[in-house]
Amino acid sequence: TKLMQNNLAPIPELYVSYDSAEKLKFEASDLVSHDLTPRQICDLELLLNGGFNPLKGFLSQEDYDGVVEKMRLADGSLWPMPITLDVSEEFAGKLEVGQDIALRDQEGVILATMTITDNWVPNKSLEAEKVFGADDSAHPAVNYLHNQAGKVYLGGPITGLQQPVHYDFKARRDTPNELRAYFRKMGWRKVVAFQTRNPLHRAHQELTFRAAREAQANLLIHPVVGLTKPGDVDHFTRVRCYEAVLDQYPQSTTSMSLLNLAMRMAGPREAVWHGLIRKNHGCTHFIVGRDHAGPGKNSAGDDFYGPYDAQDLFRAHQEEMGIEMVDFKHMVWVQERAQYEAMDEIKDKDDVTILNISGTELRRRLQEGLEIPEWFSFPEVVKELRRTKPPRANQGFTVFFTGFSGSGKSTIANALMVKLMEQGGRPVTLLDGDIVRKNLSSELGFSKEHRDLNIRRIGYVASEITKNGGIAICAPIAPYATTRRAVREDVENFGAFVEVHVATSIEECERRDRKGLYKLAREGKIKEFTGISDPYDVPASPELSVETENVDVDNCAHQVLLKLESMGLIKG
Ligand code: PPS
Repeated sequence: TKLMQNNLAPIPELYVSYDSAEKLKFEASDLVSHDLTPRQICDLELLLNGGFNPLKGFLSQEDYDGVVEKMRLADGSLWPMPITLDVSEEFAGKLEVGQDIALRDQEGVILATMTITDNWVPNKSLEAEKVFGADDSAHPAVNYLHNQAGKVYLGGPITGLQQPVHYDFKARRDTPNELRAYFRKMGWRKVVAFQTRNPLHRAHQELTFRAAREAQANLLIHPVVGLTKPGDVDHFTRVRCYEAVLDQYPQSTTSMSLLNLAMRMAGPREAVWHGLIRKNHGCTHFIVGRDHAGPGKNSAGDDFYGPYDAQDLFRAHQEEMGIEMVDFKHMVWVQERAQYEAMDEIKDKDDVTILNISGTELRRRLQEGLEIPEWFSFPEVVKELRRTKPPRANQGFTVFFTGFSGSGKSTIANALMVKLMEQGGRPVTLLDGDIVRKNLSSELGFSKEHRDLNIRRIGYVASEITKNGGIAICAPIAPYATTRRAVREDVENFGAFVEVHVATSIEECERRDRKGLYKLAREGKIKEFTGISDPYDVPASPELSVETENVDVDNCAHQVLLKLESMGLIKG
C-alpha cells in the first residue's frame, strides 16, 4: 500500500462571519421559512462545516441527475449520495427561482439561508433503483424517500448563520476543521477512521487497533450519532459504551469523535460517501467491513447488496478520493490461546475452539437476560446495554390490533387488557378506536389523510407508553400498511411491536353488523366505509392473525397471551 499522508490545511466552510450572521439573521426574519426535518438538520450541519465538501448547498437538479445516474456532480467530481432538500408541493408552489428562504431548526432558530436555483419533482423510483439498488420499501431509505420525504426538491447554495445546537456530548463533537487542527497539533499524519452505528465489543477493539497498527497510523473512532437504522441502540447509550471502550486502547494512539450524520444504509454508495466524509475530516484510511452500511433483507428475504460490494466500489474509487481502504478482518476468539485472531490467519482451525457471538445472538441474550461472556465484551459495555435494554419481560411493548369494523378488535383487546392486569407488573393502557376518536381525534373524519393522522397519534402515544415501560393495546381499523409500518418504527425504537390481525372476513362483519353501520354504508349513508367503499390492506406479516369465526373471545385473547409469552414479553 502507498503510504498516504494527510494534508491538514483547513477546508472551506459555508458559515459567514459572526457580524454578518447577526445582520443576516435580522434580515432573514422577513424570508419565507422552511422548518428542517431531523434528517435535513443532519445534512445541513455537514454541508455547513465542510463534512460534505465539495457541496455548497442542497443539490441542483443537474447535480442530482449526475449523482443519481453516475455518482458524479455536474462538474465531474465524485459524489455518491443525493443531498436534497425535500419539501411539500404546497410549499414549493409558493416559491420562485432566485428567491432566498430561511432554514430553521425544530425550535424555529434560523440556521442558514438558501437561494433557490432549482425547484423540481424528482423521479423517486429511479432514485431508489440507482442509488439504493431497488425500488423496494423494505430498504429504510427507500421507505423514507416514498413515505416521509416531500414530493418536491429544492436546490441551491446555502449560507450558514449558526451551527445546529447540540446539548449532549458537546465536547465529543468536532467539525472537520477541529479534527484537522487536532491531528496537526498531535502530529498525526496518518489516521485510520472507524465508522460505526453499533456498540463496540472486544472484537471491534482488536480489529480497529490492528488496522491502525498495520497502516502505521493513529486511530479515530468516528461513530454516527445522527440518524441510523430504525431499531438501533440509541446514541446516548452507545456513546457511554464507546467511552468505556476508549480506555482499552493504548493511550495517545486513539481518539474518538461523534459524527452527526444521517445514514441512508446504502451499502456500496454509502461506503464511498463515508470515505469522502472522513477524508474531509482529515483521515487517510478508512475501515470497510463485510456488508458495510447494509440495510438488512429486501422484501423477498435476500440481502440488498453482496457482502463485498462496498469494498469493491470503494477500492475502485480510493485513488480519486484520496483515502485508502483498510479491509476488515473477521476477528474470532480462539479459546485455547485466549485471544482474538483474524479468522483467515488461523492455521490450526481444526485443532482449536473458535468462538463468536453474532449480533442476533447478542440481542437475544440481552432480551432474555442471559450471560454475555467476558471474552465477547467489556463488562462496562454489557452493563450499559443491560441498563437501557432490560430483559424483554421488564420492558414496555405495544399490541396493535387491526381489522375491519365489527371484526372483534375491541372485545379481544378488552379481554387482553384484563388478563394482563390480572398478571400485574406493568401499567396497561387501552387505546381503542372509539376511545381515541373521542379523546384524541374528535375533529377527524375518515379520509385517508385523517385516518393516517389518527393512527399516527395512536402510534405516538403507544410509543411513549412503551418507552416508559408500560403496555399499550391499540385497536383501530388502521387500514393502510404504510401507516402501520410507520407506527411500528416509532414503537420499535423503545420496545416490541406486536401486530395482531383480527382476520374476520368482511362478509362475517357485515352479517354481524353489531352497530348497524354496514347497513348504512350499503345504503350510501356512510361514505368511505372500510371494506365496503374504502380500502383495507391485509397485513402481510403480522406477528399473529386470529380467526374469530367459531372461536370465542376468551380464546382469541389467550392466543395473544401465548404469543406475548413466546416473544418473552411476559413470563409464563
Ligand atoms: S381508522 O381508519 O383506523 O382511523 O378508524 P378507527 O379510528 O378505528 O375508527 C373506526 C370506527 O369508526 C366507525 N366508523 C367508520 N369506520 C370505518 N369507515 C368509516 N367510514 C366509518 N365511519 C364511522 C366504526 O364504528 C369504527 O369502529 P369499530 O370499533 O372499528 O367498529
